[in-house]
Amino acid sequence: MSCLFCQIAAGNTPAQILYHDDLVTAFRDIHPQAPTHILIIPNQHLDGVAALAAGHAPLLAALFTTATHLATQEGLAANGYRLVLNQGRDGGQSVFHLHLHLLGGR
Ligand code: DGP
Repeated sequence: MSCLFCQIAAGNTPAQILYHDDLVTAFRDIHPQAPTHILIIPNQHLDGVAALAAGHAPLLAALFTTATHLATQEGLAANGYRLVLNQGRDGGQSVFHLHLHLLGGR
């Protein structure tokens, strides 16, 4: 398993984990672009949003509900926040394991 985010989800590579369940893992981004910058990933490897199929609906729901729960936990809900998904090189994706950015605090 050579994928960095697979290794984080499996607990083999250290990260500041904020949430983990059967479907998703959330951890702080190593190069924060905002005062709060969290990545929410599926535990299973998917290259990006383009790899999603209809059967992934529960996983997608878990990614977004985890993001909203963490936004509340981090005190972002009142003022708002951004959720960003980069797809492919021209989309700004640098790690090819699907991840949702949660950005807030300014
Ligand atoms: P993207 O450009 O959308 O593929 O975002 C990848 C993000 O992953 C980027 O904001 C930096 C973050 N990142 C890269 N390597 C690591 C790491 O080893 N640990 C953590 N916590 N974040 C990482």
